[in-house]
Amino acid sequence: MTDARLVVAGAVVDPATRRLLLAQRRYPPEVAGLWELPGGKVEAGESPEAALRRELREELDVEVRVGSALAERVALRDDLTLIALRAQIVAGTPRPADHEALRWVDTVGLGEFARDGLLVPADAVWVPELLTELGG
Ligand code: DCM
Repeated sequence: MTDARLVVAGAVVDPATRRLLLAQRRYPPEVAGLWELPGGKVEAGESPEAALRRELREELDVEVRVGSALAERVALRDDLTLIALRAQIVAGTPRPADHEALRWVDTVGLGEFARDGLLVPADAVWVPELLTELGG
C-alpha cells in the first residue's frame, strides 16, 4: 500500500483585477469541457510548490510565485489527493498549451460557472474559499 499520489492545482489570482484563472479541460471524457484550477501530478521527490511552478510553466507558459494552501486537501479517488495552492503570475501571459481555453473570472463569473455545473467536481468544493479569495 503506497500513499495517495498528490495532484496540485493553482488558485491563480490577479491581484490587480481580483480575478481567478480557470482552464477548460480537454480530457478525460468525464470532465472534458469542464473548468478547473490548472495544475497536475506531483512527481516523486518534488514539492507541491515546485510541481505547481513546473505544471503552470508547461501548461500555460507562465512563471508563478506559489503561496499557501487555499483549503483542505480533497480525496479525488483512493489513490489521488488534490491540494490547491495560492499562486500569482510573476512573468508571462497565460496561453493554453494543454487546455481548450482559459478564462479570468471575478466573483460573479465564478458563481455562474459553479451554478451552471461547469467546474470539475473536485474543484467545485473550493468555491467558498475561492469567492473569499476574490473578496466576494
Ligand atoms: N484534477 C482535478 N482538478 C484539478 C486538477 C486535476 O480534479 N484542478 C484531477 C483530474 C485527474 C487528475 O486530477 O483525475 C490528474 O490531473 P491531470 O490529468 O491534469 O494530470
